[in-house]
Amino acid sequence: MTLLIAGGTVIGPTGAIAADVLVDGETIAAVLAPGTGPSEGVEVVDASGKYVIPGGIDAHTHMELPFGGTAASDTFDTGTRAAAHGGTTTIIDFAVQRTGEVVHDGLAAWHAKADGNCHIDYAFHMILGGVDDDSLKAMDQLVADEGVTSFKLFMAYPGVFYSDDGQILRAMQKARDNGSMIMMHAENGIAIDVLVRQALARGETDPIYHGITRPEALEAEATHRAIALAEVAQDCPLYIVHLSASRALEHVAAARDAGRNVFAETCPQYLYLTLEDQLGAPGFEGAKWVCSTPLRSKHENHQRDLWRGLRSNDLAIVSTDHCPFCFKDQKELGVGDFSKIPNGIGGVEHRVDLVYQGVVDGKLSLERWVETISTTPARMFGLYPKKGVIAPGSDADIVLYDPNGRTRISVETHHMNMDHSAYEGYEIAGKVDTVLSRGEVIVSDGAYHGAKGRGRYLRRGLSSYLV
Ligand code: DUC
Ligand code: ZN
Ligand code: ZN
Repeated sequence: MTLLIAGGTVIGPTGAIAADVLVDGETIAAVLAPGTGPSEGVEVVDASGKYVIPGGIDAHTHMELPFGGTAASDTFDTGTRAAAHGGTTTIIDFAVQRTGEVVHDGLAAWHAKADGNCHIDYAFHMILGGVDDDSLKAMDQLVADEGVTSFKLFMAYPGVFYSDDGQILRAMQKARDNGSMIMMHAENGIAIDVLVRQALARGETDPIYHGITRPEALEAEATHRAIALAEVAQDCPLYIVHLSASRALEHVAAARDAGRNVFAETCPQYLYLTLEDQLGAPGFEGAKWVCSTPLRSKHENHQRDLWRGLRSNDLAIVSTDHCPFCFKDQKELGVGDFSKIPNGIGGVEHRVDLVYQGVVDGKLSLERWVETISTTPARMFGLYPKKGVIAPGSDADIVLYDPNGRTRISVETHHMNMDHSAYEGYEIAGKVDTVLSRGEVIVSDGAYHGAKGRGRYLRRGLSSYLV
């Protein structure tokens, strides 16, 4: 089918232009001066008054992740359907190698969960829960044969996903050799576990102590250590995930100023939510916002600094770290002991809107909106130019965004498999209007036209940001 998206304003990293977009089958055929497209044999999609942007790419999700004695509540079916409603047309989820498990078995398990269930295209990073000779060899194979070109390590969660500095260094040296990216959960988990035990011994059991026992200093320290280890590994490409705090950002900025291959993402929860207002909500309510890294204090300048980091590109990407758990029966596992609350916030449906609100609030340009939610994730993780740009030959993953629309976020209307919303009642001065995935209109006029199983696995190349 040939579609002409007519009358809109196409936004890319280089600016906004009035243009029509011709879609032939699954790909973009041409970007045309307004009114110069074919008038016959095409179905016209009216984009007047709308922004026409490349579909969102959420580079950090955890569908069905077994964690904290339970599993993330969105399946690949429910989670990718919710993502589509919110203008995200690609996710990169984290396949998991548990400690003692064969890496390829972990990857196969993730393919089994996703295959035939996704509504949008998807790719995988690999979590390495055990760095040893076998998993180092597997890294080469995943890069060469499986289209998995990034590996997440944890400086937190001793006994679960944790790697020590020697293991991290070895994985970084391997990544330096094969061109892949090391993604780091940068928190000092050994020190955090001491603080957690001490807090519980004092009877400090409420959700807010999750945040208090994971202080900014321990994110900054781990971020600095990861950057130092990557330097020793001859400037191995390093990507800090879910960066939440000013001092960690300063370390990233200093490394980038020194010309290092260091990148970072933040997430909407750190841009909008706080330790006091959400995690510190009365009673057990704050459990809804237990995630790691934790929400930070509103009495410091984290949110101001994170928005600045997004403007300056010290923060390259906004991902969600979508890891939803229902309040009932899941978050409730931690009643009386915050350390048993499963860590995670769901937000895959709201990222495009929440970052757009930054444009409305004067914190980000339209171009940076598109870069941070789509173009840069595509480039960072080897999906560009198939994804992340409106250009001839690229997949026709396109969102029509209505700057005159309004979105009210609520559990009553969201599509994620969660019994609450982390952003309940938030009003966005904009709205996802129409979503195309590979040329197919999957969301329009508030109705869903997509289908489970239409999403395809994407083999990724190496990052475009490395030479
Ligand atoms: N942080 C979370 O909040 N959830 C899943 C894993 C992680 O690192
Ligand atoms: Zn993490
Ligand atoms: Zn994560």
